[in-house]
Amino acid sequence: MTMDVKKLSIDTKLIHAGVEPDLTTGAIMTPIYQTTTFVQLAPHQHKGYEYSRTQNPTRYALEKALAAIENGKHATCYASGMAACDAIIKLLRPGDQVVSTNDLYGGSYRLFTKIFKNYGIDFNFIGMNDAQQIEASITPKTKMIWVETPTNPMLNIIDIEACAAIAKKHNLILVVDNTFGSPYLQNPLDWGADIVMHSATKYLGGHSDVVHGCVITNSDTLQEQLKFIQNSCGAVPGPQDCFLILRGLKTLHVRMRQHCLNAKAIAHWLKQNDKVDKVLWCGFEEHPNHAIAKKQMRDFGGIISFSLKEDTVEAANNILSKTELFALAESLGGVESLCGHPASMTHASIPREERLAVGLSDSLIRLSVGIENVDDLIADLEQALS
Ligand code: P1T
Repeated sequence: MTMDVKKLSIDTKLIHAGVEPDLTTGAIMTPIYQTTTFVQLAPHQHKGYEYSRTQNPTRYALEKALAAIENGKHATCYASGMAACDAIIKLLRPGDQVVSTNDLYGGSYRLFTKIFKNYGIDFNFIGMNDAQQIEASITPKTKMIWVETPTNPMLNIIDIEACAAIAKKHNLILVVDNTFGSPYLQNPLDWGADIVMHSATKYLGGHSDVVHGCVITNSDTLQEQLKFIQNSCGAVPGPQDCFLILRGLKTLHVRMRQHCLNAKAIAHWLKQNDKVDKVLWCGFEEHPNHAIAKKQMRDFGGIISFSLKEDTVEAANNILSKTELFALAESLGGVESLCGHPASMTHASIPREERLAVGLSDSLIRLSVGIENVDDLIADLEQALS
């Protein structure tokens, strides 16, 4: 393509970035290069591909597309979102410290505290609503700030620009887990983040049929290190999985618009239900971080969490076992609606006192609002809550 991809709107980038018609056949979709190796004419004389852990054409097309839609220069892909987190933390050394959001995906918390702590990397989990508190927690050992926004499952919004200013001042790497936002709703690199990561399993894939992760950066130095880690540790995705994410990207904008519309209607409906206590959704004007959400996001997302007036696991289970369109399952971001109980499912690895301290109560229910007809979704919640 001769057009400057950077100048295209996100809708167009999602469909065209990274994908060129196949040189040998003209195929409009990048083929699934299901091959382990590539024949060389003489040692080191090849067409840019040697071995599929190191380079694969389907993965390359996806990496180019992901870099373009996050307004970044480079991307690397991994076998899962957790493998992407793992690669990022491997940029650090024993003795280094990460200041991290205290409300984050349970699997990220488990990776940090149960794996990397054993390798001498220290994690300080803090509330990030107040930028001054972030700055106050930085020590000479701090090398990275880890932000998840919106957070999983409390849907707090963290000011990426404010974090970037602190990171720059103290020469730290700012990482943003953009899984809940998706590149359609926010582009953390534009606000000064050094690295943005996704569990592409969620909105990027969008169809609940592939586990995948990716990391995007503008920094040549970080990219060189990440590529080295990707190739050395080998947690690469297969070509078919890359193809599925490439296909998912093409409808991300259309899906996200519907996810956001449906979530808005459901958040307002939940708010007036007499069994519901708090509804967490950053589109409400009274949400404590609404102004930041308006600043850094294009819309308010497709995830809603809510707690019950009867704050017990049993009360939550009672509702979760009655929904029919909202399937009770881990994960989020697919076209179909899901519901889950973070305390016993996605966030079970976080000790109860720690999750209660951030407001993750026993009755908290998380909804991943799909793109079905919203009246049908509300009818399902109505029968489950009645
Ligand atoms: O599942 P995986 O692709 O490995 O991604 C891990 C991950 C990383 N970051 C965030 C914010 C996530 O939400 C996840 C995965 N989350 C779920 C499976 C879930 O149901 O919350």
